[in-house]
Amino acid sequence: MKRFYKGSIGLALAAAALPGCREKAHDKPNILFIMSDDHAFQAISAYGHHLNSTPNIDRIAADGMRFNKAFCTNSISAPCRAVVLTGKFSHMNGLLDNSDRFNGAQSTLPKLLRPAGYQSAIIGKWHLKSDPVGFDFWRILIDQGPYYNPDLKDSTGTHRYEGYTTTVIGDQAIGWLDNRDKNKPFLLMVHNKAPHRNWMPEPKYFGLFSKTKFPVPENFFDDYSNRGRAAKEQEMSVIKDMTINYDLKVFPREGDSITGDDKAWEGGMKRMTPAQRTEWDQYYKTITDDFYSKKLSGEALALWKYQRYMEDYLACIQSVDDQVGRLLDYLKKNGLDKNTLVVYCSDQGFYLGEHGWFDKRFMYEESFRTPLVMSFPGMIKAGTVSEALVQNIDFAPTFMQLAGLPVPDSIQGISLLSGENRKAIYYHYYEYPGVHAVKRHYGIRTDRYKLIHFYQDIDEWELYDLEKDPHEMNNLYNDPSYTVVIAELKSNLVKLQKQYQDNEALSKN
Ligand code: SGN
Ligand code: CA
Repeated sequence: MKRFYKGSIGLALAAAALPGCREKAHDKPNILFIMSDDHAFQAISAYGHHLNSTPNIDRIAADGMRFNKAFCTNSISAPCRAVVLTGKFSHMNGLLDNSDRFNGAQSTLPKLLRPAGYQSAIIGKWHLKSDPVGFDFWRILIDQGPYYNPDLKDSTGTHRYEGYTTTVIGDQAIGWLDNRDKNKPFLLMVHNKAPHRNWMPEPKYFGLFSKTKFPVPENFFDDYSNRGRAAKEQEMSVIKDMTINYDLKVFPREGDSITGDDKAWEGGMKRMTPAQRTEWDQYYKTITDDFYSKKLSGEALALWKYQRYMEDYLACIQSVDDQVGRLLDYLKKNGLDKNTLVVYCSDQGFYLGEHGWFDKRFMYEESFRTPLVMSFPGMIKAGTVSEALVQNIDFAPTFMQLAGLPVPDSIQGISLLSGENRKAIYYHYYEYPGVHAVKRHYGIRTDRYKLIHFYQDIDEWELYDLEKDPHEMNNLYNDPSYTVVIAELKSNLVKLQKQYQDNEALSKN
């Protein structure tokens, strides 16, 4: 199965690689890479889940390709960002979890593309602790950044920008495009904060979904039977761990004892201007009054939480989609649309109530898989769909090949333009003990099966037959009829660990 349409991209690249076709640096394709934070593929209408409508992200899919099997390698933010920048797994780029600091001295996309004459910029969420290195321009959120009136840091210092953060990031991206050196091709990385927790929408989208009744995932009340301890002991349950005040914006009443994550309930609101705060209070006061009047408990409370979660999460995505539209319109208006590869993706996937969860981290499908759509007129046939197993290690080599550069052996991804296909992909997650208590694990996924090893404080293996059990409800590891399948998967797991040099994991098999 080809990654891009029918080898046409291969031909286009071959032609472009001929001497004479590349004399002018600015003939090289531009790259607009838009990555959101925690955007589930279930929440993009091009993926056909009917939860919401994302017309602008859908435009990229309609003009180009939708990837149905795009995955990350380690499902949390900072590691995903380091993987995108380096084209290497976490154990090779040194950033294993969100507490690590990125070593900016290593080879990264902006440095790798420079020999081909690219200028590069990153705007928005960065999350790697050290300042960006190698970019011609950077203007980044501090850590996670807030939803309103963000501080953005650049090489001159940190400044406050008034407005809704998703819009501010869009403004900054357009501003950079306008002021860039127009004689050079560009790599522009636009990294949204949204729709990361705690899902604070833009005022114009307050109430957008208040009348929508969202279908509850069939495994929302999952009891984790037929699964191991990792699924049972996580702390990312909508019912148990999602908070009423902080996550779901119900104002606490006087005298309420506020505990756990709810202590942060007012944090993001403190940054608001008085006018923003008035609008916010007005909208969420109605929700607050409604909530207390209902006196919900048990299943009714669980279902109310799910609906409330979806309303705010999806409203945040509406603003992201608007900004994608603005950027696409800018490219078109300025004659850049024909020569720009546009990528939209998320750092990782997210649970929208599947297994009863929010958050990510697990190698189970909803958090392992990411949305990915790409357009590049003339090279990618409009409206195509890829079922190839691709990963975020593949961006760096893809962009290098697009720029006409050789891909160094040290890069572990495969260019999406190469036409090469993997039979299996590898995953390794490290952040434990940590927030949401997802245990350390690594594993292998093929088109049909997934084998996971949870380790550190436990030693448990899980096997899923994705054809028969797409929602991963039934661990088959101890089913004797899968002995041969398991042996083959283990052998291929070892091969991948050797190929990717994950020696630590090799010693844990
Ligand atoms: C914060 C969130 C967590 C989330 C991590 C990592 N809590 O700690 O829910 O898992 O970020 O997210 S919050 O109370 O601060 O919202 S990541 O996408 O950056 O990896
Ligand atoms: Ca994230």
